[in-house]
Amino acid sequence: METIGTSSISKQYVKSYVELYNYVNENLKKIKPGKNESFKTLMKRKFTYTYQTLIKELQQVHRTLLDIRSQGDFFRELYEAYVGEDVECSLKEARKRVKQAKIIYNTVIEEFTRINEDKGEVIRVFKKGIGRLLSLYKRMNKKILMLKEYLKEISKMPDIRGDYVVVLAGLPQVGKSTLLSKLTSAKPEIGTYPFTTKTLIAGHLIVEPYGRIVLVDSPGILDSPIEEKNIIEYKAILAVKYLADQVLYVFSIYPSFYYTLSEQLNVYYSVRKIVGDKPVIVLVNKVDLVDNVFLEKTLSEIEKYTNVKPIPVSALTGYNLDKVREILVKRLMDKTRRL
Ligand SMILES: Nc1nc2c(ncn2[C@@H]2O[C@H](COP(=O)(O)OP(=O)(O)OP(=O)(O)O)[C@@H](O)[C@H]2O)c(=O)[nH]1
Ligand SMILES: [Mg+2]
Repeated sequence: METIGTSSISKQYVKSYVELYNYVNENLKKIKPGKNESFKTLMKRKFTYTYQTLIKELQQVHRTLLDIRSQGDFFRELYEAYVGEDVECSLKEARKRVKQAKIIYNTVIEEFTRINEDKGEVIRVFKKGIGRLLSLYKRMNKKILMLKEYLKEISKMPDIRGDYVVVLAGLPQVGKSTLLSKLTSAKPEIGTYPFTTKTLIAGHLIVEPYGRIVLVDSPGILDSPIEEKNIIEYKAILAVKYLADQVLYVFSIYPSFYYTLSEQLNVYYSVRKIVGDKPVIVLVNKVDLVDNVFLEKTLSEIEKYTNVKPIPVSALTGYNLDKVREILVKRLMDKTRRL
């Protein structure tokens, strides 16, 4: 299983086009003419500085992408979801831009050599050259901005290293975060609107002497096709796909709830597909809101469609949470025994 929390990616920093542009401009101002240096030589030096700075930045982008590539599928797929292309493609582009910059550099240096010391001519060659160089970066800017968003997101991700990783999944508002807050000492945000949780949140259950269960709260997943998933839902999907040893799938059925049983079953099926053969525990939360007849009917319907006996719980009153905790501890013990 992959783990997150050790990632060096979040320490990487890349400049946007505007940042690079301002940085170059500031530093160009600091380059002063040397003793007896001609105007042309000075401008050539400034041009070379710009070229070197651009190359350094492209190399930094490349290094960051290599880092992402080396961190496993969770990070790679999340990158794809943010930037809209795979890391391999972006790496190729960064290398292509380096080559293009080299060609531009050589052409402009040749042009400098060809022209005389005429100031207007020197400025024209310099400006045109700088424009061509920086436009290489400008063309990548949309992706760079998304890469920056991605890096920001990674830096907010919790430490998901443990002996047994359990991901809480389900539609929005079923009570995943409340369950996390009751099963562990984590203090996630709990709200009355969908997507209160926007990223992965971790809580820990230390089970002496067996180890540590990491319970991961994830954003809600809607009943919609995978190509329509928003980036927030995607984090939940990737957590289920790559980080989980086990999934706690949470249903919540009561008359005034926005999401129907059939929508929740659809999401359950898609989660099931993603988790492969990892175990899934089915919880039916908020049972404090329904009467017994309604509850029994719901439980048997869910069992019929999932082939799993659901556990009725209430995160609010704590009903059956001990049972859930016991099952998780047992699973952790089984896993550590197998190792
Ligand atoms: N009555 C009752 N309300 C609950 C229970 N569990 C959660 N709630 C309420 O349901 C609402 C949603 O709870 P959350 O824990 O934020 O739900 P979530 O699944 O994390 O929601 P998202 O982050 O939007 O996906 C909150 O108003 C909770 O107080 C429960 O067992 N009983
Ligand atoms: Mg939540």
